Amino acid sequence: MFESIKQSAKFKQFQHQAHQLVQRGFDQHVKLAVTGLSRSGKTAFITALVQHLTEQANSQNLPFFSVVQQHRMVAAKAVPQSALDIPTFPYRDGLNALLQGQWPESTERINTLRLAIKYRSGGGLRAQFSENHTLIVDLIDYPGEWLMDLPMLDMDYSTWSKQQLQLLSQAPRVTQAEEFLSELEQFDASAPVDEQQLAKLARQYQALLVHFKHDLKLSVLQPGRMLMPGDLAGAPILAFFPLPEVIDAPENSGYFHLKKRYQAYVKDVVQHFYQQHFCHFDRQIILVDLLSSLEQGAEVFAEQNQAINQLLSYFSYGKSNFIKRLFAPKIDKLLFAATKSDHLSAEHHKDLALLLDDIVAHAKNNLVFDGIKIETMAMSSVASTKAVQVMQDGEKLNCISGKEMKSQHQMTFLPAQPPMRVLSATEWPKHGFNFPSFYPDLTADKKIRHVRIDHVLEFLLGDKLR
Ligand SMILES: Nc1nc2c(ncn2[C@@H]2O[C@H](COP(=O)(O)OP(=O)(O)OP(=O)(O)O)[C@@H](O)[C@H]2O)c(=O)[nH]1
Ligand SMILES: [Mg+2]
Repeated sequence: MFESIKQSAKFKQFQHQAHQLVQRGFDQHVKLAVTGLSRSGKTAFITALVQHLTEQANSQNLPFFSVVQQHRMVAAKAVPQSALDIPTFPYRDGLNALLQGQWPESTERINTLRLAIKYRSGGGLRAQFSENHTLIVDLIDYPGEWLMDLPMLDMDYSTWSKQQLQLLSQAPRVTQAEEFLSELEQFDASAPVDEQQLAKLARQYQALLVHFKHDLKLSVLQPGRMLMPGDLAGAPILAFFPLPEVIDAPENSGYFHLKKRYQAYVKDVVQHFYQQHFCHFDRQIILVDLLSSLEQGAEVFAEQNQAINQLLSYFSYGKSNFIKRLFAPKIDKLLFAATKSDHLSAEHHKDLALLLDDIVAHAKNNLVFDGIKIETMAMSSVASTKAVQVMQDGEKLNCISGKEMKSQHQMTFLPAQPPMRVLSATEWPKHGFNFPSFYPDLTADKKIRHVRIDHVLEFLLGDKLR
């Protein structure tokens, strides 16, 4: 009896797995990687995507999303996710914030959302099987800070330390890092460990990272969980910092302890996060906030560009045919999206896309060679401004208008033109760039607006909904 129950459970499990494989084979399942550094707009994008697919999926709102434009979309809704140990993406909280003219909170923990899109097939083999079909889309959202830990996977403690100490000793970090660096000089890392001293220096290093994030808006801030600890707040695994190498450090030394903590962090935290959540994607959107980094100046801009290119090496790209898809899906379509395009006038959206294209040109060339479909777009998940024309001295100026965040006032603004390619140090404008930020701006009937999210959806999902 017991044996037959066990066998039937096994059969059910087998049936379930077989069903999952067949579903994959028929492309009814897409795992979409929403990738972006901290504050690049991941949470706003996922919230907007769900809202536009569930409650605003009409051909007026999404004219370039063919399944909607051809009236084949039946409905979409969030359905129970498969991972039971991860919180569900707080879509309602994000949406309520947007509907009240606020931005969603910064993400503190990983969360996930499974969306089911029911549609009628436009013809072909699929239409022979049944009238309605369902495409499952899996998304995860996470603090952007965690993404920048991925390069640590390829570094041991001494390499990482060397890299961080070099960053700390040059602009733009060096002014704030001087005190910490001189304390490190006093610190005898080969002496027997002094826990209190380690904790003090780790706190100092953490304070520096916080400063680099909030005031300098830098991208390479490791370890990321020192900024967004999730469940690790206060754990010793987070209490490490870079040190000049000590060869053959004794086992009871400070250096030895920090090296152990670093190794544990990379293995138990970074690798775990990567293996659990960053493998097996089918499609990817990389969100890049170029306007904020342009505002911060040439150094921050360059660091962001380097970080984006470096991150690409942690995802698997390649064409996945029917058989390969069953076992190891790979990203076959990649979209580089320059976000917050609504901070520009429409005539300059193309310049923003060209700039992003220039930044990723090298990586793009290699991926296109390997058969990956790639596009670059300027878009805005949630529009925060309206286009207005202002007459000045007989000239028509294309301006934007919205509630500006710093002044908290409604403002009309003539946005600067972003560069169409990466500028050299001598080409960088003397007074830099200025792109003010705005609160979300709704339609008269309290709906969110977007710029080109329908193009994004068509590129990422259109072929799966035919
Ligand atoms: N104008 C405009 N601003 C946006 C848009 N999306 C995001 N923003 C701005 O960027 C900020 C960050 O957006 P989030 O969606 O929270 O970014 P995130 O990538 O989830 O950030 P973390 O959770 O910190 O990693 C928001 O608070 C807005 O100020 C957009 O589509 N248009
Ligand atoms: Mg977020």
